Amino acid sequence: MRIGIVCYPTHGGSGVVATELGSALAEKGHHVHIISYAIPFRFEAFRRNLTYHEVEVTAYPLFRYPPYDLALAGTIMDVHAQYGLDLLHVHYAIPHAVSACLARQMLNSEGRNLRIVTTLHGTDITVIGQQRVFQPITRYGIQQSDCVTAVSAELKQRVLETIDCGATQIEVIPNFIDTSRFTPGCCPEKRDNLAAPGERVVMHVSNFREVKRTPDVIRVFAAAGVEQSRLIMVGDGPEVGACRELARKLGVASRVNFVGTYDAIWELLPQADAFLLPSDYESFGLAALEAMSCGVPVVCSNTGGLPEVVQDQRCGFLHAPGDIPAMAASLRRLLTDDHLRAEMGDAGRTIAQKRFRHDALLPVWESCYERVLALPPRA
Ligand code: GMT
Repeated sequence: MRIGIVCYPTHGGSGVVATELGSALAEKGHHVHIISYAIPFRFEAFRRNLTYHEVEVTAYPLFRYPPYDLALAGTIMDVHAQYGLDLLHVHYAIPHAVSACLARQMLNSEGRNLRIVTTLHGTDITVIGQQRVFQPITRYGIQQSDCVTAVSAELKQRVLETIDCGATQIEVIPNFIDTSRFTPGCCPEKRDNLAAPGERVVMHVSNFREVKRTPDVIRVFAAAGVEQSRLIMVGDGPEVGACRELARKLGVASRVNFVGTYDAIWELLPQADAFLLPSDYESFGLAALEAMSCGVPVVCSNTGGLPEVVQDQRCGFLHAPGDIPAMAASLRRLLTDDHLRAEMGDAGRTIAQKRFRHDALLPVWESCYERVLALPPRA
């Protein structure tokens, strides 16, 4: 198949999922065209069957807000004209699904067609899709897609409850992981750069937005009170400054390292003894799955789609968002009980392999695409 994939390129789960799906499809022999405004950070250049196309947005004095949505629709048209796409898979509803509809309308007027698959990732529904101006547009993008998927059953339920999309069916296809890359024991030499011998390593990875509750990571680490431990904060975003300040205030600054963004995260995660994700909401929680695949137990919130990924008391502990004492007690248990930590780490690895392995979920995507291609064309 000739597949176009539209995504955001920045450090965010949807871009990671879209890029890794593109790479896996290309590996299987499909021709994949990734369309975005910059090279997605996990994109591997020079791979067979995988091509990147940049959306170029023209600056012009009249354009206070350069029209990215239109530039994207135009780029989709260009790629389609050159490579004859069978279908377009857009990740994140706004504006991608709507730009895809516009491109399809233009193609229809020339007697051509384009099938659209839209994957909803989370904040496109829970944040952007709830805004008055964006809700009807989100609904339109969903209703006009040939197939709509959500990354968890919980996200699907939210779409059904908050966005009235009539008879549109939403299929749940969970995110997947390459368990051969995210694997326990990888890159042991990295550990020496992260912590002193004998120190337990706690890790958090995110884009430090408010929804991640990153100051709670510091609070939980401080309240756990395990002296021989170090917190590694990976990523960058609006709340980094507040987290640094809080670490100083709580007297743990000397045991907290802010290491910034790090692309090859599969090299760092296996060095961790526990992973913290105390978010207000996660439609899925890809970061938790990445930790589990590396055999690292997780302490996280029991919110959104996280309980569909992290099994409470089996591969980690789930608590209400903001429940610092409970999260701290669970973290302390993990850091001080070697047997529990190993058992939960193994269980997380097993869950990742059994339920989220990329080579098991790839055929699910291929059959979704085949179903869409068999549908009658839609105007
Ligand atoms: O919120 C983010 O961190 C970015 C966002 C995205 O779309 O890039 O992530 C969402 O999609 C990820 C991949 O499906 C999920 O793992 C995250 O849970 C989800 N984030 C939220 O729902 C807040």
